[in-house]
Amino acid sequence: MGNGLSSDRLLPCLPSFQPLHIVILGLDCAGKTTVLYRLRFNEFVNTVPTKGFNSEKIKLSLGGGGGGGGGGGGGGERRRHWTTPSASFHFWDVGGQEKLRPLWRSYTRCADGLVFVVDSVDGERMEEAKTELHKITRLAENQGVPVLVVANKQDLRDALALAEMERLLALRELGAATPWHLQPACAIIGEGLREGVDKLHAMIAKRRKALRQQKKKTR
Ligand code: G3D
Ligand code: MG
Repeated sequence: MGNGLSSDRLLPCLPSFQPLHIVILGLDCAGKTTVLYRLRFNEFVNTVPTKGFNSEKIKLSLGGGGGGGGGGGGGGERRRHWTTPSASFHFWDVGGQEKLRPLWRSYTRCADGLVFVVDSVDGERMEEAKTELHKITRLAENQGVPVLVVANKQDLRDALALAEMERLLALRELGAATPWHLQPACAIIGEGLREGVDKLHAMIAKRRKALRQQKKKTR
């Protein structure tokens, strides 16, 4: 589910030598740190509330959907066929408590992409999540930066349906300039995360291509 930016053919278009700067945001307890360490180690890591930030550089294969972990080019990566496209990401997982949210802006300043993690069972705070998501994407420096919205904790019985989350988060009001994709996920087992990262990467590649073309035209 997203605003029409499916472009798997763009996967190999980004230079792989420079890691993409990705900021993971969302309310406290949404599962941001669990997402980060699931991508990094391909296993569940018990988390404690994040007071500042966690950051990890992770090389991930693209286009394969689920399965396989990051591991920064660890054993799993080495076993992959050499033609599998991959990309390097520098993920920043920033504390989501209310008093820490004013700091988000300093992390997103140079972001190539955002991951906004939402607790799918926390209906009471969906409005708050919506407000924070719209606030951060509206900032001038974040105009056009692609957003992967992770509908996390889909393993839980009371998880809201994807269409309902799209409505409650008012994703269609994010503005035409902001590419977004809503990805159902369960961070504790990793389900949906790699598919989400693939989508985010494709959106970033598409945006860069458009920016390059725009630059050429104005020369
Ligand atoms: P945060 O970094 O956004 O604050 P955390 O959130 O990653 O610390 O996760 C908060 C709690 O949610 C953790 O449980 C974590 O295990 C749980 N969690 C994260 N992702 C999922 C998921 O997909 N499904 C379920 N069921 N739980 C998840 P605790 O018990 O440590 O508070
Ligand atoms: Mg955390």
